[in-house]
Amino acid sequence: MAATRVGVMRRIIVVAAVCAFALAATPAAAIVGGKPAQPGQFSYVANISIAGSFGCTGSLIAPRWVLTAGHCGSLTGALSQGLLPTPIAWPPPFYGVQLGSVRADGQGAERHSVIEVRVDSDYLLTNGTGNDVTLLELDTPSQIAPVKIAAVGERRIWEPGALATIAGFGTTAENASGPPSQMQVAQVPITTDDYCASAYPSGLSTIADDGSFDPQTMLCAGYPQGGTDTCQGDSGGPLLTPAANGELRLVAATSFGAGCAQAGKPGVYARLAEGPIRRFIAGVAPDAFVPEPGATAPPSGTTPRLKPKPKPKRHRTVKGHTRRHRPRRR
Ligand code: 4AZ
Repeated sequence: MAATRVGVMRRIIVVAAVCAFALAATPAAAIVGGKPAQPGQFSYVANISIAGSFGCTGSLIAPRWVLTAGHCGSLTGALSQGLLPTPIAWPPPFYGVQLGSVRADGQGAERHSVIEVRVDSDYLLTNGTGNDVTLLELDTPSQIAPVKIAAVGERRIWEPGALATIAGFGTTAENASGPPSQMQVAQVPITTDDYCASAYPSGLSTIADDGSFDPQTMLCAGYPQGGTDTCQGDSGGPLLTPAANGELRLVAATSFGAGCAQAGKPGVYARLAEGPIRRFIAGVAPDAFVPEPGATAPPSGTTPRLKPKPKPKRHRTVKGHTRRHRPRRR
């Protein structure tokens, strides 16, 4: 009897997972109010397919790691899709990643499969839209230069008012029937947290697109009058701002919003460069960050030793004191 009940439960779980799968595989919306990216631009922006159809955008943050949205990695989806968010990941073989092409058909792209999917372990804990980050490990290191996540010490580059660049393969209108043939790019100002909190207050129904704003794990960008925004399919794509030296830094990743480009409803982005999401990324891909300003960068290649290394004392034989984590397979 007990065995039968377990069998029925298993079947229910499998059916629920398959339904979630079918719903989550429906492509989301692209950038509204932007223009097509020029060939050769934004090579690190990834076009991510899930279960054979276009699903999400992402950013190459290290030779082997592409960052996308938590809800693009979670097998169970997001509350904004009417589904239960969990860190249970899609199996790696379901993903395809294209880099280095502005074309949706991937002409000329560097193509990858995925060998590991890490959904932020806190993706479940907030309202299903916080910690909206997944890291995809590529089969082989990319030959394309990654975009670096900003240093904590560069915080002023993502202050309210900063003009950010958004890019993605998503739809160009809220009700578009499909994504455009080319990656779109636009600029939107970062808003204050207070403005975003009033646009996405807590305590509302989370069944609609309106999740609530969490300033620790989210930031917002958009014009008060709307008109320019990320949309379905841009999820996981980059929000970039220029560092002091003019290089673009990755500051946030497209997460959700109430529709697309509506007045008073800015786009909501996962806050990558500080707080809990930064800590999650640092645990997986520590080389994804630009060095803190003022930190002396180690010279490339071997580090010259200024002082001769002291000889180890013979009587100290304790092993393993500085044992390092097992290196990841490369
Ligand atoms: C989406 O479904 C999506 N306007 C991404 C961003 C926004 C809305 C929807 C923000 O992928």
